[in-house]
Amino acid sequence: MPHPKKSVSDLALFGGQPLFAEPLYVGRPNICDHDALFRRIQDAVDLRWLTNDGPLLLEMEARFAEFLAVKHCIAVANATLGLQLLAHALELKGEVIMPSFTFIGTARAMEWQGLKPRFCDVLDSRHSLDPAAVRKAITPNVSAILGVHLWGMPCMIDELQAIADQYGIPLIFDAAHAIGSSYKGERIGRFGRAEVFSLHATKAINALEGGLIATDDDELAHRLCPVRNYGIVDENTFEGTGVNAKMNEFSAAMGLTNLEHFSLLQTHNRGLQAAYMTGLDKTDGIQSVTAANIENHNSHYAVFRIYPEFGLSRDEIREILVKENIFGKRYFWPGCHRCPPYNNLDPALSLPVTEALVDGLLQLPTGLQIGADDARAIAGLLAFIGKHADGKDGIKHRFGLPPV
Ligand code: T4K
Repeated sequence: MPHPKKSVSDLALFGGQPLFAEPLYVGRPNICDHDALFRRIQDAVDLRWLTNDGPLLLEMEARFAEFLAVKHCIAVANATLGLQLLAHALELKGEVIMPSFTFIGTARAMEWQGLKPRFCDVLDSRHSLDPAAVRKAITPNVSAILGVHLWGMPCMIDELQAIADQYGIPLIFDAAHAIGSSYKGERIGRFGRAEVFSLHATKAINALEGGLIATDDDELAHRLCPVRNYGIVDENTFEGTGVNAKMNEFSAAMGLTNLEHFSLLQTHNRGLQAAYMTGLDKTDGIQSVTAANIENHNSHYAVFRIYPEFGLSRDEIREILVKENIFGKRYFWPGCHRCPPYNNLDPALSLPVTEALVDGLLQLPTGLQIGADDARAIAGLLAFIGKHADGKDGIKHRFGLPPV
């Protein structure tokens, strides 16, 4: 049971009892049906078929293709490798336009293929590539546009596709966060030349580690398949080049089982987002990013924007929450363009929206680890923190910090 706070001294930061006895994490894996999962793993063990296009993998690929309404779903060991395989199959060269406001893995995948990220700013309203900035960044060196559907919120796909078509370059998507999200009524997965999902343990549908490349392009899918298996087509046929990017059967067992329970999980997370929102609706300076247009989102990430009116910075709030056993995240600080080696590419690069977002966003726990009562308790704590941020006996004062 959460321990509510009556005074500032009750905060764990100042010696009080933490709100939660056990830590709550952003990204706690969801395991939706233990019995079904262990049955599938037992079957794989009994069959002694553990990897290399096993029956669970083939079933998982078919079921995801059906779920996404896409022709091909190619399972890979993780999304980072999926992005690399895609860049390889499309024979990308030179520079790739992408946001800096994404997980560092997006940039690493391109860099590992010998490509140079060309970072563009994002839209304040949806945290994904700003089409106007993309248009300005096009040069003859740019071989692709890589959009990221951050927090599962779709990019401005039509606008980005129009730019890609005008310049005759592929549009591809890092859809790591976006399984089950949709754009104009169609599930993410069929847009651009291909979209790459992550099935990492922390994601909306997890397969321990894993990724999926989704595409409607038969020829591209045909080229991609052997690349994940060293370029081996069959016993007698070797093609181009390749790497080991295969997914094993235990991962496929987890992916399949969690896919079957996706809508239950989505409903649960929507309940949490609503509980957070309701608990915070009278608190100034904190606003949900992911609760708007919720019908299009998988609702996996609960993302909040902190404004100066709250009275404490995002990092101060996070410090207080951690002591209460609430491990909020500050994804994706500091922005890829400020990380080596990219910070040396163009030291003068300024991305104002990205730079404001990396300092102002806080992600809160979701998933089956918590119930609506817990989300209400977290929101109540945040409201309490906001109410007592300032003033003579306020938190800011006790932190020893000047007022904002
Ligand atoms: N593109 C985007 C936009 C991405 O966000 C990602 C991955 C990728 C591409 C690449 O996808 P993959 O190649 O991974 O398939 C985590 C994940 O490792 C990473 O997959 C994910 N994005 C990113 C958003 O989150 P970290 O550095 O935050 O990991 P870590 O270890 O701090 O864990 C995150 C939280 O989850 C912690 O609060 C603890 C909790 N957790 C984690 C694991 C693994 C658990 O409670 N149990 C667990 O088993 O990157």
